[in-house]
Amino acid sequence: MTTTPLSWEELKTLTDYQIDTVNGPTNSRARLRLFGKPESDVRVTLYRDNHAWCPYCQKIWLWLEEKQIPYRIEKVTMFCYGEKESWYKRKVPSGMLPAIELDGRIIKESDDILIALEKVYGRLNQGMEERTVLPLRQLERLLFRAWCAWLCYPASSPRQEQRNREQFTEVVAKVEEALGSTPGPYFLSDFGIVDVIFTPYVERMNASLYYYKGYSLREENPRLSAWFDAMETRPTYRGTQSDFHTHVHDLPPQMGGCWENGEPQMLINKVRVDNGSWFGLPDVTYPEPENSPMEALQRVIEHRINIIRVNPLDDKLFDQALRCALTHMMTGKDCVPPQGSDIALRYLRDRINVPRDMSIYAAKRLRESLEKTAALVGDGQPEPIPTRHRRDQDPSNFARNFVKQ
Ligand SMILES: N[C@@H](CCC(=O)N[C@@H](CS)C(=O)NCC(=O)O)C(=O)O
Repeated sequence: MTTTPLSWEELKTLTDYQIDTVNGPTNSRARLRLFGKPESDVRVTLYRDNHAWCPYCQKIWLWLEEKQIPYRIEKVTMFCYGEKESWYKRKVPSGMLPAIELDGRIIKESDDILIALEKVYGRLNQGMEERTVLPLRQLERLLFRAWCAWLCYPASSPRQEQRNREQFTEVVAKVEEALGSTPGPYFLSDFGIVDVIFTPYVERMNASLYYYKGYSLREENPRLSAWFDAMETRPTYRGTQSDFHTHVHDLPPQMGGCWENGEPQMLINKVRVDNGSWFGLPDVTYPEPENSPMEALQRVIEHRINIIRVNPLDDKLFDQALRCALTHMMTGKDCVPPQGSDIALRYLRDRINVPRDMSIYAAKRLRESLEKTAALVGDGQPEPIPTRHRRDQDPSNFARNFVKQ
C-alpha cells in the first residue's frame, strides 16, 4: 500500500519523544549533567568531541555518568572533521581530547584524568592503580595493539593476514580467561573501572573486525558476549553506545586506514552494515525500545533545516523525499519519493551518527526507512564515504546560521 508524504506539521503530531538531558538518562546532547544535584555542585568540565565518538572521551564520559558526578560538557571539533576551535587550542595547545577542567585546573590524558577524578570523588568500585586493576589495564593495551596490527596495516600475504588474526585471537583468549576468573560477567567481581577502560576499544573492535575482517568478536567469544550483554543492561553504557555503521566509517581517518581482507564472510558483513538490514547485527542485543521511531523522528524534525541544506539534492525535492521516508517510518506504508532522490536519501542514511544524533535503535529505524524509500525509485549509491577525513560531517555545517554555497 502506498501513501503520500505527511507534512512536517502532521509528522510533528506523531512524536512526543523528549528526555531530560540534564537529569535524565545518559545522552550525547547534554551540556550539563546534574543527576538531581544543584548546579553549584559542578566542579568538572569535560571537553570532548562533537561527534561523541572519541574512545578516550567515552572512558571519562562513562566514569562520570556511573559515579553521577555533576559536570559540564564542552564540545570540540576533531581534526579530521573540521577546524579545531581556537578557544580550545588556547587551553590545550595540542588540541587533543579528552581534557577536563577540575576546580579550574586543566588535566589531559584519559588515564591521568581518571586518577585525578578518583582523588576527588573516590574509586568506581576499583581504583586505577590497584593491584587487581593494573594487569587488566595492560591486557587492554595488549589487545589494542594486536587489533591495530591486524586492522590498520595491509597484510603482505594471506599468511601474514592469518598470523595477524591469530595474534589478535590469542590476546582475545587471555581476555576470555580474565573474564572467566570471576563468577559474574564483568572483569572483576563487580562492575567497575576495568569495564570502563575496556569498553571504548572493545566496542570499536567488534564493529571494525566484523566489517573489515569478517570476524565477529561478540559472537565468537562467549564471555565477551556475556560482558557486552551485561554492559547493555546499564543505561550509562546505552547512552554512549555506537553502532557498526558509525564506527566502521569513523575509524579509517582516525586510525590512518582500515584494511579489508576480502574474505567471503567479510564481503557479506560489509554489504549488511552498509546497505542493511541493520536489525539483528551484533552491535546490540537488548530489545528495541518501543519509542525508537519517535526518537528518530523527533531528532530529524529538530535538525531538518540543516539536514536538508547539506544534502546534495535540491532542497525542495529532498524535503519531500525525506518526509516520504519519515512517513514510511511512522506508518509502515510505502511513500514514493521524487524520481532521482534515491542517492540523496542514501546520502543521509550514511551520515546518521550514533550516539551523536540518536540512539542505536532509532538510527536503525531511520536507516531502514531511508533505504526502503530510496529503493522505490532507484538503486543509485552516493559517492563513497571519505576515508582520509570526515569533513562531510563538519559540525560547522550544522551551526544555526549555515548557508548553502
Ligand atoms: N593518550 C591520550 C590519547 C587521546 C587521543 O588520541 N585523542 C584523539 C581522539 S580519540 C584526539 O584528540 N585527536 C585529535 C583530534 O582528532 O582532533 C588519552 O588517553 O587521552
